Parts: sequence; structure tokens; C-alpha cells
Amino acid sequence: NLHAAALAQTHPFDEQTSGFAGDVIGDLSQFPKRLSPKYFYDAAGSELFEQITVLPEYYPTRTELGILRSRGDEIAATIPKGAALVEFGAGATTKVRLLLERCDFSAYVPVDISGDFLNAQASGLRKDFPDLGVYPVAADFTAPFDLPAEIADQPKVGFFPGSTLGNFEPHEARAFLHSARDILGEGAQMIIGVDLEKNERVLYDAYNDAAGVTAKFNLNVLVRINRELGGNFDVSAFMHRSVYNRERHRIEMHLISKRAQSVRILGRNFSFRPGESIHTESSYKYSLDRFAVLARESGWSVRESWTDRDQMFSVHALVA
Ligand code: AVI
Repeated sequence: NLHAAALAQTHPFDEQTSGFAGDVIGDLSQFPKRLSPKYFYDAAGSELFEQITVLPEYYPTRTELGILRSRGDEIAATIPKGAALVEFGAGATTKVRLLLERCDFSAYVPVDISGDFLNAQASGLRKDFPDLGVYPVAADFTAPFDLPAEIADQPKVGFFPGSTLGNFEPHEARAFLHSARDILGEGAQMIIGVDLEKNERVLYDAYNDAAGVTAKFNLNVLVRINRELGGNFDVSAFMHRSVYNRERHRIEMHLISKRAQSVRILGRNFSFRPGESIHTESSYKYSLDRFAVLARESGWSVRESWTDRDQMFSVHALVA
């Protein structure tokens, strides 16, 4: 295995790095080239994403927060007393705090790949919600994992905000929803945030902000490959491009090579034609109907949906 040998020589790696290396080598060997959006979120990328969430053009975060605030009581009414809230992926705690303040949860289980981050978030929540059991799980939430024994007897409610589901291909979104249902078990519920299809200009602007933060976020994955895999990308020789793909209902982010060039990563060469793209992310947008179909195909049904008055974003209560 050439690639493993090259890796072993250049980088002392753990399980996670080796997954990253294998994915990068495999995905850049495809035509068209691509990279998985899950690799955006190193420390720098997570910080850039936090900056994106407060950009004037990036409506999803503030719109979802608005729905969670203004419809919080209706959302709370769907949730059984004393339930355990299981959040798939844990970023800033702003959203989950809105639920915890309004609902009567006995436990909160944030699930995220980054253990350090989880523990920092957990101690803040324990301080502010002293009666809440907080049981972080360090795991990749897209694969099966075990829930903590402490919540074995409580009804489970999943929480998946931010339209993170939109970054999955439709077949991956179905697989995730199925797996969430298995993990949460019999009688589970789920609160999920989903970005809605809308005017193309609004979508375009949200992923091509004037301040260039989204461009930096996109390009940062090349910086990460250089640092963690010893790549030699000339980051200034690539540019950010986001386009709306109407047939597939998705915003696509690409990194476009400004010239013919060749890049070396872990002993492999990857050549780029001028204008050649690396497809780095898709962000699928759903209509309320298309989301309801997706949920139904994945073992859930929509009990209630809430949107803002401009129908920009949606929050759904699903029941298994
Ligand atoms: C995390 N995810 C839902 C964001 C989105 O809108 O698809 C990631 C993002 N990409 C560019 N801007 C934000």
C-alpha cells in the first residue's frame, strides 16, 4: 500500500489523519475533483464558519434563531417532560440554550468528533443549567454510536439544527435520518433545521459575501491539507466560486485553479488545468414538501413545521 507507506514516512498519523489522507487522495484522483465538506472544520475553519454565521448576507443562522425564539413555546409543546436531548454535532450553544430554557429536558447529550470542544461547552451548560445531566459523546455522528447509559430510560429527542443536513447528498441525508432513528430508538422525536429553496440571488449572495469570509473558509481546506498532509498547494492560485444548481436544488462551492499547475500531496502529483474545479461542498435547499418526503422515506414523519414569515428557513418536529 503505497499511499500508507508514503504517509508513514511524512507524518506521524492517527486514525483521523489517515481517514483525511485517504479521502483527500481518493477525492482529488476523481474527475471532476472534489473534497468532502467535513474537512472544512479544523480550528481555523470552525472560527471562519462562526464569522459566516453573522455575515449580513448569510441569513440561515439568524433566521433559524428567530424561529427557535419566536416559536419556542410551540416547539416545547411537542416535547415530552423529562426527555433527553441528543444533539448531532455541537457548535456554538446558542441554539440549544433556546430549547433548554423553554423545555423540560432532564439530560443533554452533545455528540461531536472534537472531544476538547465538547468538554468546554459542557462545563458552561452545567453551570447555567444545574439540574440538567450533561453527557458529551466524542464520536462521528454520521456513524452508529452508543448513547450514554444515564439516559437509557428517558424518551429521546434528537436535535440537528443549522441545515447541516443540507450538506449531505440526498442518499446520505436519508442514511443519516435512518441511523438517527435507530440510535434514538422506539418513540423518538427529532427537531431539525432545514434551509428552504428561495430566490437565487439571495442564495448566491449568502455564499459569495462581500467581505470574502466564505472564500477564506473554502480556501482554508487547502491550507489544512498543506499543514496536516504536507501538501504544497499555492493557495493564491485558486479562487472561490459558489453557484446555484437549480436542477439539483443546491448551492455548490468550488475552488477554481487560476492556471495550469501541479500539486504534490503525500508523494502523489495532482495536475490542474486552468479553470479546473475542486467541488468542495453542496448545500441542498428543500421545499417543505420535498423535505417531508425525505423524512418519510427515512422512517420519520413531520408532526409540525415552523418557518419565518419570509419562508427563508424551516424548523421541523419529526416523530419516528
Ligand atoms: C454548515 N452548513 C450548513 C453551511 C451551509 O450553509 O451549507 C456551511 C457553509 N458553507 C458556506 N457557507 C456556509
